[in-house]
Amino acid sequence: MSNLSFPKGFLWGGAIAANQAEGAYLANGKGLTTVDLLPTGEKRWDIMKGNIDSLSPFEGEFYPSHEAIDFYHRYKEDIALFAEMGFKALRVSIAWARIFPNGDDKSPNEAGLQFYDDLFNELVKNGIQPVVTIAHFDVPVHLVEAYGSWRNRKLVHLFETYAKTIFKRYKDKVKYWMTFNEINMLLHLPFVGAGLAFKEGDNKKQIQYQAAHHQLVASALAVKACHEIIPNAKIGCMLAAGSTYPYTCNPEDVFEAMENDRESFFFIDIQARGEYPGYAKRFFKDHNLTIEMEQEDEALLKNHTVDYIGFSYYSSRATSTDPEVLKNITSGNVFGSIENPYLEKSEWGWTIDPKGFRLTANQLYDRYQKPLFVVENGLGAVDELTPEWTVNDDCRIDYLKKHIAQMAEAMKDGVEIIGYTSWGPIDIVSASTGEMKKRYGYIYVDKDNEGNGSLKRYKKKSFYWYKKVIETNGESL
Ligand code: BGP
Repeated sequence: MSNLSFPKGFLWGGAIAANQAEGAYLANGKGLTTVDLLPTGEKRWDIMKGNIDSLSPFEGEFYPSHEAIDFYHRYKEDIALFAEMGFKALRVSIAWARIFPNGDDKSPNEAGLQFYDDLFNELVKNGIQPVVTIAHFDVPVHLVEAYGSWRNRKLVHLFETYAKTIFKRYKDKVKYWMTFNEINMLLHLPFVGAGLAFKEGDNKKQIQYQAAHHQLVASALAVKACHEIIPNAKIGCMLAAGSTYPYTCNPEDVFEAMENDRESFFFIDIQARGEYPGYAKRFFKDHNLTIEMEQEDEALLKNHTVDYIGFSYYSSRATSTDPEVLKNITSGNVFGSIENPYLEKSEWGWTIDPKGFRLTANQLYDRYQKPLFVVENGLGAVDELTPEWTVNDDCRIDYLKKHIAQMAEAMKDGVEIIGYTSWGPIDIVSASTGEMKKRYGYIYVDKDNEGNGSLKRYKKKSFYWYKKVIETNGESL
């Protein structure tokens, strides 16, 4: 038994995303989305960075989002498994292009609306709260073609129309919403975060920060509409979080680490505090960036801040200003973090830092003084199915046990946390690599990186472990 005590009603569950789970990428009127243009292999990374020269899938390439794990047709079976684990909440995203196939259609696609009606009904029937991400990396391709995606102010109104449509349709079923998944990813993977494709000579930083402004205004308009249409709902932002450690106590390193964190906090400072912080204004000036704003923007941002801070935590980061250190230590994940010699790494080189989870939660709560919602945490690992049709994923149990324990410590520090939806409760397509091999689930899905497999589902050892965690409200880890 542990001495952890989670509040009654703590939202234990899991998180998936439409583009990584549903498949059926053109079914019943759905339009093509940016993620449908991401093949597996080395091309993927370059396209995610915004270097893409064709807005239609290449012949002969494998696009994992096209079928994913066919959640679109199998969601009832999967929800029954989540209910067997005792889930209180399931975070899903709505695919914008199922509702508005081109993003700027005059009226919504009823078949798309009906699919999510059926999905939310199934969740509610099983006592599972839907927690809905409005945009999780999938921009309708037509919006890229017609407007250049989020660099164009037009998307603000189109997003507001999309948000109002789903709020009105699902207001009796969905009480937890969030606007943009990992909104800070726009700076690191611009095609994924905001559908930004760059041409030769583009001023990328200018385009990215103008697109960020459009998303921030769109997010504020969604908050406004949500509060008007579903007064008892909570709507949050969503940040790819993870504190940055200075490599030494050299003030240069410490300042660099603060600036590294501020690059991500920039978005949440505006979504949660309602205005551009001074350091952002200095950054724009220092980099000759001019962000075009409209008359109403300042008031919108100020008056429509989020109800909670949603965030993903996988690992902490580290940084240095010493060229020698930077030269000798390989860089880590998309944030350009350097390796931390005090910590282990996953098979994909992601630092494993449970204490950093407690630190990050404290840092976010200190900064925003709003409830937090852990909407992603988990370990991507290579899982082997045993002859008994299960997976002995002790490494995943160990990772999750340690992180949940540190989340409990953060709550004892006074940090208010609404819930914990671990990432990928069922194996789904990896966002960064497009691989099925990078598995996060309590449930194994028989499908490999090339798309072969029966898609059958198998319970891993962690399925029973997490079931117990939820049953005991975190007492038994
Ligand atoms: C976050 C995304 C998720 C999920 C997660 C794990 O960036 O919000 O979509 O993919 O990362 O990353 P990966 O799937 O690349 O292992």
